[in-house]
Amino acid sequence: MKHARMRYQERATYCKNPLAKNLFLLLDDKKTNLALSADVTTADALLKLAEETGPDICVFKTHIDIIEDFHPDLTHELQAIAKKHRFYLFEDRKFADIGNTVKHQYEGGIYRIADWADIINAHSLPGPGIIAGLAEAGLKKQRGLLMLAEMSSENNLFNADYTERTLRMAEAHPEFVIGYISQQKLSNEPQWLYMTPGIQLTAGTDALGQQYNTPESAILEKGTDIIIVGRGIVKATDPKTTAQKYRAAGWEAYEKALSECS
Ligand code: S5P
Repeated sequence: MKHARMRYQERATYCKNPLAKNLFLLLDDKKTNLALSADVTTADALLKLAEETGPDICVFKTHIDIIEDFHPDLTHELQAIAKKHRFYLFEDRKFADIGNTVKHQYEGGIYRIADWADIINAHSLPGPGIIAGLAEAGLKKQRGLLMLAEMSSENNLFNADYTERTLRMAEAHPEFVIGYISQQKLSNEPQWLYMTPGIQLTAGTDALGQQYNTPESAILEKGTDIIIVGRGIVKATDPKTTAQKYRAAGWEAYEKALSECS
């Protein structure tokens, strides 16, 4: 199925959240719609990946709580690399509690996520209080939130009604919500950003229910904006060269989508 396609930079003009606007602009400027999912377990490995892949990515996604030797300097170092290579930091924390609790989890504890992560994500399951709680901590720091509208794993409990209600919740907070983690484009409003995990160069599955589609399937056929790639790059013998391959595949799919709609 084809989707009418607008350039990322034009989409930026519709955003109410400054970070979303800058991210859309960065995509066209840097010519990459690749997000790296840096699922490694040591600080050194995380920093090495950020340095190596930095020139080819728009977003560096972390699971900061899987780092065995976490220390607060790590996030400062990550921020410096992000600034040098021009990418955004996304902590994939998938918040899922009441507003008051998620606010503490976002701002406080050991990780102080709000201090360094440009982007975070959350489940809509607890209701709109989760967005309000996160916004209290994130808005003043010009952060952005992605809502989980769909997941890539097989037999998950998401359904069309849940996804639809997630959209309604997000639409009530356009100043803080920048878009969705989803497998497809979900709305005709151009301001929403779609980031899609479960991507490898060949479609397939892993042993624990992860389902993979190709960059072309996500960007061209399903109309999403950014591909999130983890093991496809991280476990490759040469992550830097492999990131360049994914970058090329994601960008080619975007250019093809634009040309098919012009
Ligand atoms: O639906 C989802 C949402 C997310 S954020 N499915 C996912 O796989 N993710 C995350 O994307 C997951 O937590 C992991 O960090 C990454 C996918 O990694 P890969 O190694 O399977 O590419």
